[in-house]
Amino acid sequence: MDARNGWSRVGMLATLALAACGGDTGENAAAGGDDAATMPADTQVVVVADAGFETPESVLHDAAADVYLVSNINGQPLDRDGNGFISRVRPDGTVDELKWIEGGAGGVRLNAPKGMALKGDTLFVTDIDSVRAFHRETGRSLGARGVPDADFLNDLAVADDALYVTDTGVDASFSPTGNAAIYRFGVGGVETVARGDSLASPNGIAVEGGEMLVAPFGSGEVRRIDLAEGGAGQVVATLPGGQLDGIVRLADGAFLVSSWETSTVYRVAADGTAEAIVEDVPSPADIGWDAERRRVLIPVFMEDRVEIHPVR
Ligand SMILES: [Ca+2]
Ligand SMILES: [Ca+2]
Repeated sequence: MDARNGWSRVGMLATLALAACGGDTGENAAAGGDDAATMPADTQVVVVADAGFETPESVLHDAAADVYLVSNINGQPLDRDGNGFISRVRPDGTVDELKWIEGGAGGVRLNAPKGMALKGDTLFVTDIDSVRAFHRETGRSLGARGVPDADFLNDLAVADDALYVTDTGVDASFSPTGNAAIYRFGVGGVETVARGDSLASPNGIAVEGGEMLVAPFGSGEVRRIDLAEGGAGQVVATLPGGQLDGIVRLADGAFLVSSWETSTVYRVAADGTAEAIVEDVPSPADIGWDAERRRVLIPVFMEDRVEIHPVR
């Protein structure tokens, strides 16, 4: 089957789903508020270990289903071994389904899944040089799209009318290939927003309000890039550690970012001031955020577990 046809269908589905969601925002927000009011204060750290995770790279809260999705590379980040999988974990830390989406099962191709993003009922997942799409509720494959010249697609973020994807631009030994880039998938196809060594191996990405924040693996400097201008943008925060991976924005303008170098998750205020909020967590990869419970969701890449920490 022609992957492009599959992708077109996905794009249409995603667009329709997004349009359908537009009017519900207020209701969802109100419902979230009600739930939050009756929920006990969340002070417990939950560690999900020995659950069967294999090189977990990313955790994403599907707020509609209220589950945490965990992408598992299962092997080396660039190996086309067909064995990647995505787990569903309940907020209490119990595993709902370890291999909810599994390479080789039900016609699914999945090698080394990394970043994830939801747009309506479509789950997008990066996989080396492709972005794959699945149905949020059923996990059914909805198609894929390859990115020409991509080396190491990593994180994803959605905006109103587009999907943004980082290519860390490194090889299997994490040496830069010169292909570091940020791509935009829109109605008109794939465009390059930014490219080059100045991006310092872009890893995590968060998009909101006409701009994106990018956490590079090759430095400790978080960059802000204007969506309309593109380019390498400006440094908005210099952290005590580098090898940055996941980044999530909070409602107050602050953001959280993880550093492999210092085994720490930082909270960075809008003025760029960084504070360590979770320490001694080795290889903290693409963190997620449960906004309702105010928890950061940390995949511990090298140790096959997920840690869930409350954030004040
Ligand atoms: Ca794999
Ligand atoms: Ca990542």
